[in-house]
Amino acid sequence: MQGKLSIWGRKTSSNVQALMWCVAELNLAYERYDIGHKFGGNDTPEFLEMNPNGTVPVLRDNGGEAIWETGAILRYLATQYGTGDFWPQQPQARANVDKWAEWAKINIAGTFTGPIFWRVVRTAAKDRDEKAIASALNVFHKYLQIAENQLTKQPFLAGEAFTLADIQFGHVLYRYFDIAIERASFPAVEQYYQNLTQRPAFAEHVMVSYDDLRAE
Ligand SMILES: N[C@@H](CCC(=O)N[C@@H](CS)C(=O)NCC(=O)O)C(=O)O
Repeated sequence: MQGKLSIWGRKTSSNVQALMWCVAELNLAYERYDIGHKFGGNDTPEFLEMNPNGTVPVLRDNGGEAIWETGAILRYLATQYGTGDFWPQQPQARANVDKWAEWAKINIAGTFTGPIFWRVVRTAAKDRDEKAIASALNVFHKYLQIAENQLTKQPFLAGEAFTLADIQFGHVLYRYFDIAIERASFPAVEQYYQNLTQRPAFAEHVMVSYDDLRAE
């Protein structure tokens, strides 16, 4: 039975978005507190007691141990509440999903959020380093080509079914397709993204305005 999920983190954080998308896909009840960025609250002794890094998201299930690191939180929720193919029981099948989830966290989110999103959206126009953005896009597109190869032969990143790997990968795509950059052509990724936008949980928790984060 589901306990009470408490989640600390603002809606505009990409990591919080991945978590909230997962929570909604698993149909879990939750309470979310706006913490971080303009809301602050992540440098108080109480918050640092839960997460010494002072970052969001943080999750507590039924008052249990605070969990931070989005990858760990997602794996916890998938293990505790996921069913079927989302986070398979069989170790080989689970490792396949986990491998793509980890890949997406490191190579997709890692090469997009700081190197591209921050430089384009969270940097004032006058300070924008177009050369660095172009070179970061080159790196990102090399990884996106790997996803393109996967999605050309199957509907989801790790295979035939929607899994935790799609959460770690797909949440980055809203911002990738929304910001003002030179995109390369990845038809299978684009179709996959269009399909994600039809999922109510994705539309509600990932397609969130990032205007609050814009630098003037
Ligand atoms: N590795 C951590 C990174 C967490 C992180 O950097 N969170 C950002 C938001 S995406 C944060 O807390 N920023 C400070 C703030 O919002 O004030 C994770 O995956 O959870």
